[in-house]
Amino acid sequence: MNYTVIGGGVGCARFVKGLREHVRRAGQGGRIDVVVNTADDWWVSGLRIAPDHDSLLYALAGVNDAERGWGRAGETERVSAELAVWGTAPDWFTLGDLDLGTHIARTAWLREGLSVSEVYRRLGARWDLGVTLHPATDSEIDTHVLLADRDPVHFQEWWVRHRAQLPATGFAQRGIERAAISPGARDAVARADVVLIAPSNPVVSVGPVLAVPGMRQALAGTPAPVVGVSGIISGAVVRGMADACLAAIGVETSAEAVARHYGARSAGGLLDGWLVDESDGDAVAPLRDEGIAARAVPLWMRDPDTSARLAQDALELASTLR
Ligand code: FO1
Repeated sequence: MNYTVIGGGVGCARFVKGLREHVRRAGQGGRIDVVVNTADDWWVSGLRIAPDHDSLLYALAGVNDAERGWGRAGETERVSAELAVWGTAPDWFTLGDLDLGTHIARTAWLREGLSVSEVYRRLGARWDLGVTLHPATDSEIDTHVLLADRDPVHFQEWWVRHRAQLPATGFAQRGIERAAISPGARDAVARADVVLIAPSNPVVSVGPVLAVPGMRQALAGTPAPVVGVSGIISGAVVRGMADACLAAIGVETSAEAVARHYGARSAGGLLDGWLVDESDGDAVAPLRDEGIAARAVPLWMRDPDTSARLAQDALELASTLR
């Protein structure tokens, strides 16, 4: 079986770890590819930061700071303090010393002319991830946040400096019209026996992946069922500030509204199936009427067992949709 996951960041990392654990326990082998959002990426002090990728890389490698959800475990911040003094990095953006090692290596390889895909391959080769990470595109597409009363700011400034508190009117990925789907992402969708939309931020992690020219066509054209997992439980985000992002695009923060936002594949949208939490069971019937096979299951991923169980639930729903 070939499993292809779409997403990025902490929710995706937990879900992919659960899928990896489920596949291992099932003992039938199988290949897991992740098509990762790159629109969070940012230039700081001349270094290319890639949060949605690095959260996945570090979590799958088991070297992540699980508390913070980003960066490496056991970090020190000596260099970051110096960068703030020199003024080449904002004092509100912390770059750990080990994390800086990743950014320096990535930037060195990019400056040698390597593609983002090749950089992902080299970074991932250091650990036995059991999963292959692909950028949605090798082109640079940075999300900028459109604001009501001032010029747009890069997503990281809005998210970290302003904690998503500045009223946003939209999100734009600079360069997206020139971007092309990466070869690895295209192949991952083409070979998939099932496509899983991770419980990532629908607007700034999943959205930019879907916006890459060619991606929606690839997903619409695959014979594999497409099943998503809600990152919203009982009207609240599990983690992060997706509610601020959803509000900015006029989507209610609910499991049902996000599924409608993605749309039913039978109606030209993305989804064949959608998992909601047991507490959102009332979303199941309305979504089924929309052509999205919804199912209510426990969505909280608290440990390897609950994460593996969630992945299994998603695969079981997918198996009814072939
Ligand atoms: N998030 C913060 O809230 N504060 C930080 O100082 C911060 C630094 C940082 C450095 C590297 C990295 O990969 C991620 C970092 N993040 C930080 C998280 C990041 O801004 C967001 O979690 C993602 O972009 C959201 O998907």
